[in-house]
Amino acid sequence: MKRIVLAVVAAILVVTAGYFLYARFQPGGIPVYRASIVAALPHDGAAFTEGLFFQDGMLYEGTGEVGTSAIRQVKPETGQVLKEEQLPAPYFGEGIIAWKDRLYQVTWQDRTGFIYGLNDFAPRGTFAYSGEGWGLTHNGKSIIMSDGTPVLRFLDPETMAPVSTLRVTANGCPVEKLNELEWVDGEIYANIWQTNLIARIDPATGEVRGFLDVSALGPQARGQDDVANGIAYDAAGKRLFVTGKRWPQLYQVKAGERVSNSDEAARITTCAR
Ligand SMILES: [Ca+2]
Repeated sequence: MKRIVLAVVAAILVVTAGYFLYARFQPGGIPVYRASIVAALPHDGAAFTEGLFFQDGMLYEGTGEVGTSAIRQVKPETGQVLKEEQLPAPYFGEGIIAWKDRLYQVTWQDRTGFIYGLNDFAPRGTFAYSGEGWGLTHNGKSIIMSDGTPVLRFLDPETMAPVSTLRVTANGCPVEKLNELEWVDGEIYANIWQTNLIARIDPATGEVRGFLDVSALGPQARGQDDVANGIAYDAAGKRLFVTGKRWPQLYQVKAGERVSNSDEAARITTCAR
């Protein structure tokens, strides 16, 4: 009898250990795809990219850091800056997005957002919010904002008042440091700060459906802060663009081969970070 009990206990231990090992090395079944380069385009290597979107053939870019923050209209094919409006100190510019004839910009820790005319970049006012400002995008109904936490805010685009929130999880683990955002064919794409991963988020449940790994992109030698940040989608042309802070190139990418062993994805999907 004692032997049977010991055998059962041993079997339970083996199965439990096996499960944890499986969970460690299979990141919740959430697929990771390598970003494959379709085209590499010029990008201002001094731009500390914090916001990026594509509209009517043009890229719009928001840059950060105190003293070099600005909004820009950029020609995608050449990287040429066609129009620029500085955001003076003490503000640190973050995400940008357009709504109708306006462009909205949030700031990192100043709890102040700025409104500009989309066509002339003329100042149109400010808005206030709580917490930090990181990324912005919109889904046609709401403006979606990240603040460095796993919770995305949905804002009324006319008033910028909060309407609802979405908690983002991967394999049940909250996904911290969601940064630059993009609405792509019914999903929210989000750079995860200081990783090479872009999360594809189900907007109904907040669950991460997959990751895009951009580790092969950007300059080989780069500063610690010069991470991937900036996703823009040309919905009509089905073109997905990504860049990073002080990256001299902007890339049109598509999902390439599946990555079987992503340490970054494993950490996120086992709540290890
Ligand atoms: Ca974006």
